[in-house]
Amino acid sequence: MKTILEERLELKREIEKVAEVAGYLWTKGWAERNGGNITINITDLADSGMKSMAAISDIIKLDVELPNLKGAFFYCKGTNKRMRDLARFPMDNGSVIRICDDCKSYEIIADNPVKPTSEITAHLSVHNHMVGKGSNYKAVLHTHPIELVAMSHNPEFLKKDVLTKLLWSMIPETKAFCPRGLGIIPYKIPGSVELAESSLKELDDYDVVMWEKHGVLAVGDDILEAFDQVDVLTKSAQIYIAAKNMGFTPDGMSDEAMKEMSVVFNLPK
Ligand code: 2HA
Ligand code: ZN
Repeated sequence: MKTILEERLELKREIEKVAEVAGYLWTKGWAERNGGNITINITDLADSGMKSMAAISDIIKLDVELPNLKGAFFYCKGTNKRMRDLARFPMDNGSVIRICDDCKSYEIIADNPVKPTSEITAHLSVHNHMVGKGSNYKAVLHTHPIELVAMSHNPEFLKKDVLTKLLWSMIPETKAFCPRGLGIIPYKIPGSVELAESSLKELDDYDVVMWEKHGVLAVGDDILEAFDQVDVLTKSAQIYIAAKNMGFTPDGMSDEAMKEMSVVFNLPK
């Protein structure tokens, strides 16, 4: 059993990680204006004080039903808020919400009545799915990494596992640190139920999925882990593009080298 103080410190640490990652997203150029969003399932860190907090908003309806999230708590980036502001003031540019007992609505409980991200449907659907599977994943990140989004404009790269294989083969660490690769979601309107639903299916096989011509969605135990996976994939994309800019198509690691890597590092697939 954790003490209330331990829970509070852990919660503070999780919010600090969100602020840290928001700063990286901005400096990397992945978070123009209000681009991207972050949500963290903080239910396990909610102490009795938090559990009894009164709502500071009306009840807000969701577009989906989330049967596994009854009474769950989330930190959510606010809609229309900038990552670069969130990096300095996470509680002014996001809020804590509680899912209502009907599992179809939520209310904001702290600190300010900042309405959550426009991608709330996808984020909460993913959290619901992860809780249902008994996963430890608590963090969901959506961001707009330049090189990966650019690559999603090539139909060849959207075929199953073509981009995963190419990115893994650019540098050994990519498969080691993003061992499930990059799933592909054909273009869907941002914020839609369709985008949320197709993301769920892909997340059974991948920890990072590409929303064609838009951005990526990544999951992890914490937000740093989700960020790191997008970061290693993007590094590989940059190496590929750097080689192309020098006028040649990079060789990529051979199938044997990839196989050897997978055995030595005990990786799936
Ligand atoms: O929050 O990135 O996809 C702004 C977005 C929507
Ligand atoms: Zn987006």
